[in-house]
Amino acid sequence: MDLDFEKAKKRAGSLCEEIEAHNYRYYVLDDPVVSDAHYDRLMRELERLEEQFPALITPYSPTQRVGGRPREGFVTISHLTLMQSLANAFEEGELRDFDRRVRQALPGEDVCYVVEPKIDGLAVSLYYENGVLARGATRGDGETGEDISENLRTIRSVPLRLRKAVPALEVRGEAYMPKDSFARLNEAREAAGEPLFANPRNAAAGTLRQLDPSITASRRLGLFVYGIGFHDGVAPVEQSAALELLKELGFKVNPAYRTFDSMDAVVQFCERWRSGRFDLPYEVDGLVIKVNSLAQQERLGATTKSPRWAIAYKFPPEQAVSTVKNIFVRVGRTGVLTPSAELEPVRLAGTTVSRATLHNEDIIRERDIRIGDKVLVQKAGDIIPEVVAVLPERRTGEEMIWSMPARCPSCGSNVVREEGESASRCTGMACPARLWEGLIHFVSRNAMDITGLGPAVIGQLLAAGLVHDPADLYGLRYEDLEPLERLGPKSAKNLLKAIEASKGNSLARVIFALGIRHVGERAAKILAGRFNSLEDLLVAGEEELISIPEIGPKIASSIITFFAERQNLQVIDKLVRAGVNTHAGKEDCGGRGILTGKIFVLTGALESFSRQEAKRLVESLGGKVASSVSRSTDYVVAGEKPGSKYEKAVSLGVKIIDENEFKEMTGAV
Ligand code: 1X8
Repeated sequence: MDLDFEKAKKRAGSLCEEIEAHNYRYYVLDDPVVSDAHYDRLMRELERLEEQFPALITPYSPTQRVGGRPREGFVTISHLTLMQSLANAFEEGELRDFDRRVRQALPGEDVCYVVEPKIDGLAVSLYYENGVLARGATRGDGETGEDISENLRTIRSVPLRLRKAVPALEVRGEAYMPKDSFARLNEAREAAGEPLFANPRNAAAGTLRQLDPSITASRRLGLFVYGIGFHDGVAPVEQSAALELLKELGFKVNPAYRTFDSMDAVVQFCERWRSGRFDLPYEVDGLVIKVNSLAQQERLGATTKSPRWAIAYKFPPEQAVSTVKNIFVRVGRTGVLTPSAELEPVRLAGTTVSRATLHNEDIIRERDIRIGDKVLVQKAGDIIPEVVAVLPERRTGEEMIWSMPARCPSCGSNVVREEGESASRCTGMACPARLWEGLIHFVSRNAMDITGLGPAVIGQLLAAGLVHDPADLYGLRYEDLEPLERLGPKSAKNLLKAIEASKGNSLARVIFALGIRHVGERAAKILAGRFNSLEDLLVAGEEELISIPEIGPKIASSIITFFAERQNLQVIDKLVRAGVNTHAGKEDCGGRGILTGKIFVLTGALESFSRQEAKRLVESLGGKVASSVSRSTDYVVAGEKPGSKYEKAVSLGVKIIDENEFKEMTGAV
């Protein structure tokens, strides 16, 4: 491999890490720290590198991510015949209405229906030319879809060649993710710190929209074929015959379809399916009822939205009654406390449910859910159970009202809920639940910039019990790192060097690294430009913070909350003792104010100002006030009876000014 590749690989690696960190802040924390333009630049750079060196594309590259920001990558193709969506029926009455409309349009004719399971996946179209799979597409808007041929080819039940050579055949089907693949995928995503898919349908859609077909291949999708679009060389006359033909051609056709000659029989079949559907290894969210005769289908035609010859009967979400035995909270990686109900185990939608999410404090209050209540439990999207309602008529009076704990169950620190938010959050930076994410942020490029400390190594440090808060990084020794897997002696030494070097980071970086909510890079810079040290920021009052331009009440309140937490003060103390810089330096003097970058030392008594007032004045103009004179001091302001600082200034040749000159310089005349 040449040098360019090695360089590109390194850069791509750090871009991946950085973009993922931003994704995390953006999508998980809802708290982005960079502009969209900046994010897009990073993403473009990575895309270009991967384009130039396709070997750099990893399954975990943000360019391969599902649900990422809009990107181009798929070509659109036109379907040969329209792919319409179906009208829905939720009750028996709506099925009867459908039957009436069909019979009215076909007076005096016999009508036969085919009923097929409705698969909860993604509709796709496959086109075969002379019996060979030519291309495949998503439904898209029904007229044109995205060309996902390469991904569809990875689905093993999709025949690449038909068992009989048909000149032209467009088939429709539903790609889906089996329940067990879905569970495994989400487990892996959870372990990798990636957002979970809400249901198998989203997972299937995300999987088919991967630009890298090897990812699609690894996720084991299935595909049931249920219809024919454009065709040449075959001519079935009924839907049931079409299904049989598709089977003969080698397609996987769902075996559960049945034909009926009355709507009564259809309704009965639907009833039986309501509970039977849960025993299948894939999600079925309803049944599709189609007029069997294709000639009748043709005569019935379609509205602009959907065919008149078919309807989707959607199952109601299954519900069950259970008892809330307890309510407990779980702390997520982002510090959000999510209450869950511990339930009396109950069978629901094919599984035993003993827990349900209660989302947040407001929902519990709105639904008035109490410990001991009899409740109605339902599976949302047939996956995550939730408590939808209380049965107040079954209350005994023994039920207990629950409230959000004031302290984090994971670390004991204060729990806060910001105005206008429904989430309650833990505020401790050493909270074990939040530590992994916190460390990733702490070491990230725009924070402490500790290279060589990626999520994997952080995971190992945590697993080995070497790190319990960010300050512990500074206590790591070579002997600690040596036994870690996948970290060679050279990387270990480099890592220790990077950790050591980060002690000298600017105050702005340190403030940003603390991960104070709402304090992004810009706010951190502004704060570092205002305060001499972290210690000064720590004791700042809310009023003082709000008076700073660009620092609003939300940021101010978050800062106050953060420093009110003892755990955080302990970590900061540890950082200071480890030798991490907490004082403002030249880098921290932002771009505003006539005294930007100037360092003042005050000595002796001033007539018109107290020390504090003079300090504020300097700081308000972008300058700094230091406590002792050094070569980097720009001005010593000498008042009445100056002390030893005066002599020091003389000996170092630092410029000395009197109160009047100071007033002139600051415009305070
Ligand atoms: C959607 C679906 C259909 C069938 C099964 N599952 C689906 N999700 C079927 O016909 N067996 S038809 C359909 C549609 O036309 N939009």
